[in-house]
Amino acid sequence: MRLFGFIWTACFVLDETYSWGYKNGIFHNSIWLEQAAGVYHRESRKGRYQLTYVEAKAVCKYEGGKLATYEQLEAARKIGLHVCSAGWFDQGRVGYPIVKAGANCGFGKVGIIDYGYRLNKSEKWDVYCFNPNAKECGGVLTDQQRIIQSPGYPEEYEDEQICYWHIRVRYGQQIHLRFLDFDVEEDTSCLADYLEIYDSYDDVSGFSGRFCGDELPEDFISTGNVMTLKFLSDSSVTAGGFQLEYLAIDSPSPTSNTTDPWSLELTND
Ligand SMILES: *[C@@H]1O[C@H](CO)[C@@H](O)[C@H](O)[C@H]1NC(C)=O
Ligand SMILES: *[C@@H]1O[C@H](CO)[C@@H](O)[C@H](O)[C@H]1NC(C)=O
Ligand SMILES: [Ca+2]
Repeated sequence: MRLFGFIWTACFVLDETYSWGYKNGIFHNSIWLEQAAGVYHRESRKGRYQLTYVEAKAVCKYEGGKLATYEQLEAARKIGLHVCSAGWFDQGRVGYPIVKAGANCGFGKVGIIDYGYRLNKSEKWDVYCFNPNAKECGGVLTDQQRIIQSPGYPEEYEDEQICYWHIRVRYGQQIHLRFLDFDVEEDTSCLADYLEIYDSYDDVSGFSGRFCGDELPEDFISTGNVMTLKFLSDSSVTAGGFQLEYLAIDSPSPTSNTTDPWSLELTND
Protein backbone atom coordinates (compact mmCIF):
# COMPACT_ATOMS: atom_id res chain seq x y z
CA MET A 1 0.00 0.00 0.00
CA ARG A 2 1.29 3.38 -0.97
CA LEU A 3 0.74 5.87 1.73
CA PHE A 4 2.49 9.08 2.39
CA GLY A 5 2.19 8.50 6.07
CA PHE A 6 0.65 10.75 8.58
CA ILE A 7 0.73 14.25 7.31
CA TRP A 8 -0.27 16.56 10.07
CA THR A 9 0.47 19.79 8.34
CA ALA A 10 -0.68 20.17 4.82
CA CYS A 11 -1.61 23.81 4.70
CA PHE A 12 0.67 25.63 2.36
CA VAL A 13 0.30 27.67 -0.75
CA LEU A 14 2.55 27.64 -3.75
CA ASP A 15 3.40 30.82 -5.53
CA GLU A 16 3.47 29.65 -9.07
CA THR A 17 3.46 32.13 -11.83
CA TYR A 18 3.45 30.28 -15.11
CA SER A 19 0.79 28.21 -16.71
CA TRP A 20 0.29 24.58 -17.57
CA GLY A 21 -1.82 22.96 -20.32
CA TYR A 22 -5.36 23.33 -21.50
CA LYS A 23 -7.44 20.31 -22.46
CA ASN A 24 -11.15 20.18 -23.21
CA GLY A 25 -11.33 23.85 -22.39
CA ILE A 26 -10.20 23.23 -18.81
CA PHE A 27 -7.01 24.61 -17.40
CA HIS A 28 -5.07 21.61 -16.10
CA ASN A 29 -2.63 23.08 -13.69
CA SER A 30 -3.47 21.34 -10.47
CA ILE A 31 -0.81 19.93 -8.21
CA TRP A 32 -0.91 16.61 -6.45
CA LEU A 33 -0.56 16.70 -2.70
CA GLU A 34 -1.33 13.81 -0.39
CA GLN A 35 -2.80 10.46 -1.25
CA ALA A 36 -4.01 7.30 0.49
CA ALA A 37 -6.10 4.31 -0.58
CA GLY A 38 -6.44 5.68 -4.10
CA VAL A 39 -7.79 8.98 -2.80
CA TYR A 40 -5.74 12.05 -3.42
CA HIS A 41 -6.02 15.72 -2.74
CA ARG A 42 -5.29 18.29 -5.40
CA GLU A 43 -5.22 22.01 -5.45
CA SER A 44 -4.86 24.33 -8.40
CA ARG A 45 -1.39 25.58 -9.11
CA LYS A 46 -2.93 29.02 -8.81
CA GLY A 47 -3.17 28.19 -5.14
CA ARG A 48 -5.64 26.97 -2.63
CA TYR A 49 -9.40 27.05 -3.24
CA GLN A 50 -9.44 27.83 -6.95
CA LEU A 51 -11.54 25.05 -8.46
CA THR A 52 -15.26 25.18 -9.26
CA TYR A 53 -17.22 21.92 -9.20
CA VAL A 54 -16.93 21.52 -12.99
CA GLU A 55 -13.18 22.17 -12.88
CA ALA A 56 -12.76 19.80 -9.94
CA LYS A 57 -14.48 17.00 -11.83
CA ALA A 58 -12.33 17.71 -14.88
CA VAL A 59 -9.12 17.57 -12.81
CA CYS A 60 -9.97 14.03 -11.62
CA LYS A 61 -11.18 12.87 -15.03
CA TYR A 62 -8.04 14.18 -16.72
CA GLU A 63 -6.04 11.57 -14.84
CA GLY A 64 -8.52 8.75 -15.36
CA GLY A 65 -10.10 9.12 -11.94
CA LYS A 66 -13.34 10.41 -10.48
CA LEU A 67 -14.37 12.58 -7.60
CA ALA A 68 -13.97 10.54 -4.43
CA THR A 69 -17.13 9.43 -2.65
CA TYR A 70 -17.69 10.09 1.04
CA GLU A 71 -16.98 6.40 1.76
CA GLN A 72 -13.69 6.45 -0.18
CA LEU A 73 -12.59 9.59 1.61
CA GLU A 74 -13.45 8.01 4.96
CA ALA A 75 -11.54 4.83 4.04
CA ALA A 76 -8.50 6.95 3.18
CA ARG A 77 -8.88 8.93 6.39
CA LYS A 78 -8.88 5.72 8.40
CA ILE A 79 -5.39 4.92 7.10
CA GLY A 80 -4.06 8.36 7.75
CA LEU A 81 -5.18 10.86 5.11
CA HIS A 82 -5.28 14.10 7.05
CA VAL A 83 -5.69 17.25 5.02
CA CYS A 84 -6.47 20.69 6.29
CA SER A 85 -8.09 21.93 3.07
CA ALA A 86 -11.70 21.62 1.98
CA GLY A 87 -12.25 20.04 -1.42
CA TRP A 88 -15.06 18.92 -3.68
CA PHE A 89 -15.97 15.29 -3.61
CA ASP A 90 -18.77 13.22 -5.11
CA GLN A 91 -22.11 14.88 -5.90
CA GLY A 92 -21.03 18.40 -5.14
CA ARG A 93 -20.24 17.81 -1.51
CA VAL A 94 -17.35 19.65 0.14
CA GLY A 95 -15.24 18.67 3.12
CA TYR A 96 -11.91 17.34 4.30
CA PRO A 97 -10.50 14.37 6.26
CA ILE A 98 -9.16 14.90 9.76
CA VAL A 99 -7.30 12.20 11.67
CA LYS A 100 -5.95 14.14 14.60
CA ALA A 101 -7.95 16.79 16.38
CA GLY A 102 -6.35 20.20 16.35
CA ALA A 103 -7.34 23.72 17.22
CA ASN A 104 -6.43 25.16 13.84
CA CYS A 105 -8.12 22.61 11.70
CA GLY A 106 -11.44 20.78 11.77
CA PHE A 107 -12.91 22.64 14.74
CA GLY A 108 -11.27 20.15 17.11
CA LYS A 109 -13.21 17.26 15.55
CA VAL A 110 -12.01 14.01 14.00
CA GLY A 111 -13.64 12.51 10.89
CA ILE A 112 -14.79 13.96 7.60
CA ILE A 113 -15.46 17.62 8.24
CA ASP A 114 -18.51 17.94 6.00
CA TYR A 115 -19.61 21.25 4.52
CA GLY A 116 -22.52 19.42 2.89
CA TYR A 117 -23.87 19.48 -0.64
CA ARG A 118 -23.15 22.89 -2.03
CA LEU A 119 -26.02 24.69 -3.75
CA ASN A 120 -23.64 27.05 -5.48
CA LYS A 121 -21.40 24.96 -7.71
CA SER A 122 -19.37 28.05 -8.65
CA GLU A 123 -17.82 28.13 -5.21
CA LYS A 124 -14.11 27.44 -5.33
CA TRP A 125 -12.43 24.69 -3.32
CA ASP A 126 -9.72 22.08 -3.76
CA VAL A 127 -10.65 18.56 -4.86
CA TYR A 128 -10.50 14.95 -3.65
CA CYS A 129 -10.17 12.44 -6.48
CA PHE A 130 -10.27 8.65 -6.45
CA ASN A 131 -8.20 6.54 -8.79
CA PRO A 132 -6.79 3.27 -7.41
CA ASN A 133 -4.55 2.94 -10.46
CA ALA A 134 -3.15 6.43 -10.30
CA LYS A 135 0.57 6.66 -10.65
CA GLU A 136 2.30 8.32 -7.81
CA CYS A 137 3.28 11.82 -8.85
CA GLY A 138 4.61 14.10 -6.20
CA GLY A 139 3.36 14.82 -2.73
CA VAL A 140 4.35 16.17 0.63
CA LEU A 141 6.96 13.87 2.16
CA THR A 142 7.88 13.98 5.80
CA ASP A 143 9.48 10.53 6.28
CA GLN A 144 13.08 10.31 7.43
CA GLN A 145 14.03 8.22 4.42
CA ARG A 146 12.19 7.49 1.23
CA ILE A 147 12.45 6.43 -2.38
CA ILE A 148 11.09 8.84 -4.98
CA GLN A 149 10.50 7.78 -8.55
CA SER A 150 9.06 9.09 -11.78
CA PRO A 151 5.36 8.26 -12.34
CA GLY A 152 4.94 4.62 -13.34
CA TYR A 153 8.60 3.69 -12.71
CA PRO A 154 10.13 1.23 -13.72
CA GLU A 155 7.92 1.75 -16.77
CA GLU A 156 8.69 4.78 -18.90
CA TYR A 157 7.04 7.96 -17.74
CA GLU A 158 4.27 9.46 -19.86
CA ASP A 159 4.04 12.75 -21.74
CA GLU A 160 2.74 15.87 -20.04
CA GLN A 161 3.52 14.98 -16.47
CA ILE A 162 4.18 17.50 -13.80
CA CYS A 163 5.03 16.35 -10.31
CA TYR A 164 6.17 18.23 -7.24
CA TRP A 165 7.70 16.53 -4.24
CA HIS A 166 7.94 18.78 -1.24
CA ILE A 167 10.22 17.21 1.33
CA ARG A 168 10.21 18.42 4.88
CA VAL A 169 12.18 16.74 7.65
CA ARG A 170 12.70 17.79 11.24
CA TYR A 171 13.97 21.21 12.09
CA GLY A 172 17.76 21.04 12.37
CA GLN A 173 18.04 18.21 9.85
CA GLN A 174 19.17 18.29 6.26
CA ILE A 175 18.12 16.21 3.29
CA HIS A 176 20.68 14.08 1.52
CA LEU A 177 19.56 13.15 -1.99
CA ARG A 178 21.11 10.28 -3.85
CA PHE A 179 20.27 9.18 -7.39
CA LEU A 180 19.82 5.47 -8.07
CA ASP A 181 18.70 5.51 -11.69
CA PHE A 182 18.28 8.36 -14.14
CA ASP A 183 17.02 8.47 -17.72
CA VAL A 184 15.12 11.56 -18.84
CA GLU A 185 14.73 12.73 -22.47
CA GLU A 186 18.03 14.29 -23.45
CA ASP A 187 17.99 17.87 -24.69
CA THR A 188 20.80 20.42 -24.85
CA SER A 189 19.42 22.75 -22.21
CA CYS A 190 16.95 20.27 -20.69
CA LEU A 191 14.07 22.27 -22.16
CA ALA A 192 11.98 19.20 -23.04
CA ASP A 193 11.78 16.98 -19.96
CA TYR A 194 13.63 17.63 -16.75
CA LEU A 195 13.99 17.11 -13.05
CA GLU A 196 14.76 20.20 -11.00
CA ILE A 197 16.04 20.51 -7.46
CA TYR A 198 15.15 23.47 -5.30
CA ASP A 199 16.83 24.07 -1.98
CA SER A 200 13.54 25.41 -0.58
CA TYR A 201 9.93 24.41 -0.03
CA ASP A 202 8.74 25.78 -3.37
CA ASP A 203 10.01 26.11 -6.91
CA VAL A 204 10.32 29.88 -6.79
CA SER A 205 13.56 30.29 -4.86
CA GLY A 206 16.56 28.09 -4.19
CA PHE A 207 17.02 26.71 -7.70
CA SER A 208 19.88 24.19 -7.47
CA GLY A 209 19.96 22.34 -10.74
CA ARG A 210 18.07 21.00 -13.73
CA PHE A 211 18.79 17.51 -15.01
CA CYS A 212 18.03 15.46 -18.13
CA GLY A 213 19.80 12.78 -20.16
CA ASP A 214 21.04 9.51 -18.73
CA GLU A 215 23.97 10.57 -16.59
CA LEU A 216 23.42 9.99 -12.89
CA PRO A 217 23.38 13.42 -11.17
CA GLU A 218 25.61 13.92 -8.15
CA ASP A 219 24.33 13.67 -4.60
CA PHE A 220 22.75 16.81 -3.26
CA ILE A 221 22.48 17.97 0.34
CA SER A 222 19.98 20.67 1.29
CA THR A 223 20.93 23.72 3.30
CA GLY A 224 17.92 23.51 5.58
CA ASN A 225 15.23 20.95 6.40
CA VAL A 226 13.20 21.38 3.21
CA MET A 227 13.64 20.61 -0.45
CA THR A 228 11.48 20.57 -3.56
CA LEU A 229 11.82 18.32 -6.58
CA LYS A 230 9.95 19.13 -9.75
CA PHE A 231 9.57 16.76 -12.68
CA LEU A 232 8.13 17.89 -15.95
CA SER A 233 7.70 16.06 -19.25
CA ASP A 234 6.55 17.74 -22.46
CA SER A 235 4.15 16.46 -25.12
CA SER A 236 6.47 14.04 -26.95
CA VAL A 237 9.31 11.52 -26.40
CA THR A 238 9.56 9.76 -23.07
CA ALA A 239 12.37 7.80 -21.39
CA GLY A 240 13.04 5.30 -18.65
CA GLY A 241 12.52 7.68 -15.77
CA PHE A 242 14.34 8.03 -12.50
CA GLN A 243 14.61 6.68 -9.03
CA LEU A 244 16.27 8.45 -6.16
CA GLU A 245 16.39 8.22 -2.44
CA TYR A 246 16.57 10.82 0.26
CA LEU A 247 17.77 10.48 3.80
CA ALA A 248 17.26 12.95 6.64
CA ILE A 249 20.58 13.68 8.34
CA ASP A 250 21.35 15.66 11.44
CA SER A 251 23.13 18.85 10.50
CA PRO A 252 26.80 18.58 11.41
CA SER A 253 27.67 20.87 14.29
CA PRO A 254 31.09 22.52 14.27
CA THR A 255 32.25 20.42 17.22
CA SER A 256 31.24 16.96 16.12
CA ASN A 257 31.92 14.71 13.22
CA THR A 258 29.49 14.03 10.42
CA THR A 259 26.35 12.04 11.19
CA ASP A 260 25.52 11.33 7.56
CA PRO A 261 25.84 7.56 7.04
CA TRP A 262 25.94 8.01 3.28
CA SER A 263 28.94 10.35 3.59
CA LEU A 264 30.67 7.80 5.82
CA GLU A 265 30.07 5.13 3.18
CA LEU A 266 31.72 7.35 0.63
CA THR A 267 34.78 8.15 2.74
CA ASN A 268 35.20 4.51 3.77
CA ASP A 269 35.43 3.35 0.15
C1 LIG B 1 -21.64 31.47 -6.06
O1 LIG B 1 -20.27 31.47 -5.68
C2 LIG B 1 -19.47 32.35 -6.43
C3 LIG B 1 -18.03 32.14 -6.00
O2 LIG B 1 -17.90 32.20 -4.61
C4 LIG B 1 -19.96 33.78 -6.22
O3 LIG B 1 -19.16 34.67 -6.97
C5 LIG B 1 -21.43 33.89 -6.63
O4 LIG B 1 -21.90 35.17 -6.34
C6 LIG B 1 -22.25 32.86 -5.91
N1 LIG B 1 -23.60 32.86 -6.44
C7 LIG B 1 -24.68 32.94 -5.67
C8 LIG B 1 -25.98 32.89 -6.35
O5 LIG B 1 -24.58 33.03 -4.45
C1 LIG C 1 36.26 13.06 12.48
O1 LIG C 1 36.64 11.76 12.86
C2 LIG C 1 37.86 11.32 12.27
C3 LIG C 1 38.14 9.87 12.72
O2 LIG C 1 36.95 9.20 12.96
C4 LIG C 1 39.02 12.24 12.70
O3 LIG C 1 40.22 11.84 12.06
C5 LIG C 1 38.67 13.67 12.29
O4 LIG C 1 39.68 14.54 12.76
C6 LIG C 1 37.31 14.05 12.88
N1 LIG C 1 36.95 15.38 12.39
C7 LIG C 1 36.49 16.32 13.20
C8 LIG C 1 36.14 17.62 12.55
O5 LIG C 1 36.29 16.15 14.40
CA1 LIG D 1 9.51 14.45 -23.55
